[in-house]
Amino acid sequence: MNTLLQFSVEVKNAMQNNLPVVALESTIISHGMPYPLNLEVATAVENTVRQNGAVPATIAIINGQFHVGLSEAELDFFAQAKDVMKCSRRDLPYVVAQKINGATTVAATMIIAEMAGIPLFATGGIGGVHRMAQNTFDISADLIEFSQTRVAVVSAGAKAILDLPKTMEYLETFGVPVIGYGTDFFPAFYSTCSNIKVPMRLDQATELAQFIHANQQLNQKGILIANPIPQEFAIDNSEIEHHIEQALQEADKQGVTGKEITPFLLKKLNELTAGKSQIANKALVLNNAELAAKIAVELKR
Ligand code: PSU
Ligand code: MN
Repeated sequence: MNTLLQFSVEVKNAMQNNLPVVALESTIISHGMPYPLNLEVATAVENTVRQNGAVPATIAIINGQFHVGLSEAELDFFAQAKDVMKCSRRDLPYVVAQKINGATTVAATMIIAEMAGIPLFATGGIGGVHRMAQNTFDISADLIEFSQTRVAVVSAGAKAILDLPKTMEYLETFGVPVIGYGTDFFPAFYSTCSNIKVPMRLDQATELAQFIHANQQLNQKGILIANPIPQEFAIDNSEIEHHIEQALQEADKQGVTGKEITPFLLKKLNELTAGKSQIANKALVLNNAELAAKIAVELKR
């Protein structure tokens, strides 16, 4: 057993008894949503996973140890702490060596989930190729992670703060399967679909489990399962686009770069939509947790 890993009692029991487990990330808690909504969502996501027959394993780094499954007090800590480092792949050796706390992005959560033996992970949206990437070279390390680490990630596509066509091209270049769950078009986080076709579509959790199994047989790596936001919570693209442009201009004016960009844009968008985007955000994360739990259950059959 890797000595960096610390399992909660609930997750340890599940792993020992071969029960379905779903990994969850912590950057969405520490850097993706304001307190107390973040805590409310983190708790609701865990409960949704349980209600659908699987065990939630929220992943975060405490004193340089990789925690797989957090207590209520630990969830509360990551929801309120102001100085938690946002950790992607390259940050992991630093937080381990310095024995400090870290919130894990999609990339870092995939790495730790794979180390822990958890093949499924639910989140809101993944990082992607940023708009103007042809000038800034800003491409999230999340995308490359899918070509290195074997975890299937359920997300509502990627946020429209990104360049979605370039994001899809990048995933194709790196050989990452992108599966539309019940859709022919890539979901755009707040809206159910973009105008970009997904390369493949599956309509049943059983089929997704079979896909994951085939992927393992072929010794291939990450899979992106794109699950559209439920229609009743969706926000029209035209309604949110001008807020996105304003947030991007603000980031440019303030010279925000690197890993600060995504949290900055998420915060600005939440402000500009006066809470509307948050309701959508919560709904889509819960929806992803439900699907991931159902696939995890099917995988154990
Ligand atoms: N997109 C969201 N909400 C989030 C994130 C992305 O809609 O909270 C977080 C995820 O943790 C993702 C990270 O892995 O931002 C990507 O950051 P970057 O673009 O710096 O790689
Ligand atoms: Mn970036």
